[in-house]
Amino acid sequence: MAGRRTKTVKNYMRKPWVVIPTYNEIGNVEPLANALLDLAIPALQVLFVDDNSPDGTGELLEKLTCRFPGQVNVLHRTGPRGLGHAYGDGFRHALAAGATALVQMDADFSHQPQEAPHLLAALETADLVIGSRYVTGGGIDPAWAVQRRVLSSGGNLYARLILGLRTVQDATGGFRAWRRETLWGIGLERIHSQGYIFQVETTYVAHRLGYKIVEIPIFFPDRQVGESKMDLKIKIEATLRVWDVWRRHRRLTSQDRITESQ
Ligand SMILES: Nc1nc2c(ncn2[C@@H]2O[C@H](COP(=O)(O)OP(=O)(O)O)[C@@H](O)[C@H]2O)c(=O)[nH]1
Ligand SMILES: [Mg+2]
Repeated sequence: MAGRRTKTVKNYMRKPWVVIPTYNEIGNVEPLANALLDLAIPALQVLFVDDNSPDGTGELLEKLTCRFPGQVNVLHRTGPRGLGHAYGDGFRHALAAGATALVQMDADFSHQPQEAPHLLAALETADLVIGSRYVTGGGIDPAWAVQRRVLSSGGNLYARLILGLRTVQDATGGFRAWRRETLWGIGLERIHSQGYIFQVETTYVAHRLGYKIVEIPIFFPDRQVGESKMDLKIKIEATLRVWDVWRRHRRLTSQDRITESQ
């Protein structure tokens, strides 16, 4: 109709959810919830998955759910803690609530909220979008020491080589957007990783199943508030687990995708 602009919401954008694992992020969750809601993405739901943080993050998140009813949600986990556990529970919760697209991101602003809409937009022609530090235009905080850079990019390269992930540049990054069908298709029960290796395992399974993975550049600034939970021991453990991921999933093909009616 002349003169009238109609906004059509893409099908996959009908119910977008952002899932954020938290452990001791009391200084970050409130500004992050505000920043995400300020993006004014229609129908956006934000879900924090807290692992019983001793610093009171969980209590603050409860207050945020009251301040933003129907927009901010929280899951309080009580079992063994871990990034993989938290994402597993968070994704399952969002899928059960009808999420059509799911963004995953860290709580510490290393994943910049203003880049989330770009990830969601790229999902139009992809099954999985990875915010990548290692494609042209992407980057890491220039303040990172050389040793930290080498460890980070070396770990990524190591995982890619073992898994034959030639087409994915950032297999360890955790700022991503998933179509509902892709998360269903990979089958969360197939994912065994409890910690940071979760990112690698989900990338590899999506790759083996033949899903279209698109990377878009992101800039990864260092956290300003709170402390990293990643230490050298966790990094070494994650490195060794790459072999286990390869062994368990190397025979998957697109025939092994799970559809929602199954
Ligand atoms: N729920 C939950 N979240 C976690 C756990 N470990 C880390 N996180 C969250 O995962 C994200 C990334 O962790 P971070 O310590 O920043 O890792 P780094 O960026 O690699 O240094 C942050 O939002 C953390 O709060 C955990 O055991 N449980
Ligand atoms: Mg961080």
